[in-house]
Amino acid sequence: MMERVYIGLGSNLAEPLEQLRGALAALARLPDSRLLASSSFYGSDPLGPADQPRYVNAVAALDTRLEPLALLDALQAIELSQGRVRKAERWGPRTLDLDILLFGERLLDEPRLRVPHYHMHMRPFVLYPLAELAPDLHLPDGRTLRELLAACPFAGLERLSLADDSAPA
Ligand code: A4P
Ligand code: MG
Repeated sequence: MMERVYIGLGSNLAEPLEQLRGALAALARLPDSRLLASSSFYGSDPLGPADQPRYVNAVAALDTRLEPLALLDALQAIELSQGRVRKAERWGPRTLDLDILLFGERLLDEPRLRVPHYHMHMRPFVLYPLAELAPDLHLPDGRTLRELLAACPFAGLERLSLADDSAPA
């Protein structure tokens, strides 16, 4: 069965726009999956330590037959292939971060994987790009994306581009 997955992309090192374009190309090559759409790219103020560059963020929609942990493995392999080094500092700078925001209607609470992504409901750099792809979305707990957006100001966010046209249709 194909399940609809939303992935959050973020980068604030080493040419963030190129990092996101590279990540979208890699998502388009995932096995047993189809990249459906990607949002515009957004510049965003860093959440966490302030002494780091601004981020570029986007969200992608994917249909996949992969199981959640297999998808996580594949996303982490993409992060590594784009030079991600995991550091001890929480929320520090990174070349590429790929987060599974939603996986169908699933609720997952495993050591390696919590879905929905635990902070997505209050992050403007997740909610606004997600709304471009799925304005009528419901979270598994019944909350609507519209409700979450109403409580989340468009603050520190700047739309950089229209939906990326390098992604496949
Ligand atoms: N993990 C658990 N659930 C998930 C999930 N749903 N998707 C585990 C992906 N991974 C998940 O992640 C640590 C571990 O989380 C993984 O090994 C995986 O098994 P990580 O990518 O190594 O570390 P991280 O990203 O630094 O940690 P964390 O807590 O996930 O940080 P966030 O929430 O991703 O935040 N500011 C702006 N403006 N834009 C950003 O994108 N991102 C962060 C990182 C901080 N500030 C930001 C942004
Ligand atoms: Mg992460």
